[in-house]
Amino acid sequence: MPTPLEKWVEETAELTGPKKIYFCDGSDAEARVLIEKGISEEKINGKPVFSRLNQTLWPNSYYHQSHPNDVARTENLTFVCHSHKDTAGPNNNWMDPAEAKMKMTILSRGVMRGRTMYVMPFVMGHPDSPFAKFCVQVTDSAYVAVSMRIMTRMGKVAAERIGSRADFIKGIHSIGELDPNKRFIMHFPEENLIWSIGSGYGGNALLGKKCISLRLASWIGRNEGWLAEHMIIIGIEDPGGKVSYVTAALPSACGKTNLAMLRSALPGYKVWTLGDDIAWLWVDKAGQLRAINPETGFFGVAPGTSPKTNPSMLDTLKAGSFFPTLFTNTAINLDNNEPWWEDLTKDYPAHLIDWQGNKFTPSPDKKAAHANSRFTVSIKQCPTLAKEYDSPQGVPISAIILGGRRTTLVPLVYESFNFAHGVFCGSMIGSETTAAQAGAVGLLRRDPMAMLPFCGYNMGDYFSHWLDFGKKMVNPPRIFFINWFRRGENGKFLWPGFGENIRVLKWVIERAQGKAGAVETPIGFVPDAKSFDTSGMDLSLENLDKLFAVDHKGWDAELKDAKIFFEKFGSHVPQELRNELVTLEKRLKVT
Ligand code: SAT
Ligand code: MN
Repeated sequence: MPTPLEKWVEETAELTGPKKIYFCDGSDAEARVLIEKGISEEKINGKPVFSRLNQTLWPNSYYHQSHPNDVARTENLTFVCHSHKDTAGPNNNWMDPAEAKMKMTILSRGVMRGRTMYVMPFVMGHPDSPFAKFCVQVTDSAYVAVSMRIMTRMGKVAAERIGSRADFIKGIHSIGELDPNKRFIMHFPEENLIWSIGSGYGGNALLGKKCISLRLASWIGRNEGWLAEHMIIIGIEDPGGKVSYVTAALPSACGKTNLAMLRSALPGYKVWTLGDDIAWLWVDKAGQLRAINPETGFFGVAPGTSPKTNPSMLDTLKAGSFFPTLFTNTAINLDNNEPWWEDLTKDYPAHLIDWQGNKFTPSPDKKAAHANSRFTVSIKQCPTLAKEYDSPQGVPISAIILGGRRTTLVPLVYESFNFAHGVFCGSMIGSETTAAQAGAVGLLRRDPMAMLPFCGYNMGDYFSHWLDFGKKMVNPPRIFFINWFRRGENGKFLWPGFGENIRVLKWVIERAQGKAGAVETPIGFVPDAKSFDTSGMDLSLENLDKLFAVDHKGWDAELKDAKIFFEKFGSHVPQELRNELVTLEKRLKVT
């Protein structure tokens, strides 16, 4: 008797018509074979899937170039197909599940012809965690198969647990014709199924990542009483050796990975890394908030990663292990066959080809690496990996940080008055768009909890779920808000960022411990001058004032915009948030 997994694979193969089916075991030897296949056999857009990089300088590293139309998540082609449109909410594109299935069935017929179908059982989360999600993805891309092994616990470990069970999450992926008109990333939450065609890009094709661990998991979490969030998890060690764990949400390409691996500018402080993109959070029996990272790797933005901004990441990328490291759409320094991107070195290398393989001559309006070029690397290579990273019980969380990218208005850091107020502030966060999603860059949009593109159901209901979740905790953590990107009138950043961000984290953990002081403003608490550590730093008092300034008129306008956003969700917006809105409006008028 075939197992449900075997039966499903057989049915999927019948539809998609691959020339070969290969069951991945997740071994080291297998990854090598897949890379070799990608170098010598498989092609994408007429080019080999992988090429070998300098193995002395970048051990076990390989280069991948994607189709030029396939370089970022395509939110306009991403659908969440609940049976009722209202369940998906205005934050998601929606299609009737039967219609969507029909569409995908037609598009999938024979789509893997001539290709190998890789079958990848994998677990999101530690297999022994009560939150572990057992999944199987099929794909016809060796790049995706190699990436999935880096990013998830893939292979035997998952296959053994799935055994003859039928309740695994299913993912069907094919690169198809890489035609945007035939590209869809479809979610079927009621069937635990993801179906993605026409893209090989990370967020569209590594289905364990945004599709399962956020869109599907957020829906499962809503029904089961936990949260799936777009958050890093870090431990902050103080000079006394005490480690406090926090989670932080920022939209894609706003510095989450750098924050997760921050090298402290303050002596005695150290940041330990548990995750750089996704956190699953729950309340334990004692009423304590805990978090795990369901992933096992980093899929990070390359440009801007440098010895100054993230030295630990460069060490990670060069560490070499039995996990390969992949570089996608970076430039190549031809002299020694190294990956290169803007800011990696101060000067351009003499002989460079751009992310599309063309000879590159530096000019102010051209970039050699694509703005969303990426690396894929195992978290195990990270020199700051926290020892609890692999614990099925996760870590206790003392503070939640939320943020966005704002040129104006939002202070460097502030703290909400209480959990419900924090949920309100989180629900109205605005952030300027980045290259991580296709479309214009720098446009302000509401991006609550950095989850706008990833919440797998109606965001109004998501806000209610956050509020209910807060009520389960004995001592809900304080919620903080950060903005590294505020600029002065001269257009220059007011805050140096990177290693100096430890000063913000220090204030956050000291507030959580009830130690640091603050000033009350209409939007929340900002640090008082005594409590914010600027020792050894070259920051003018004027800039410090500007960083924490609360512009009442500006916030009033912000509130008006947030109201328009809330109105989209109509009756789904919880009354508690509506009350917070009125209260903030009053506070802004009085003061
Ligand atoms: O593009 S991905 O979703 O893979 C990564 C990100 O944008 O956070
Ligand atoms: Mn992300």
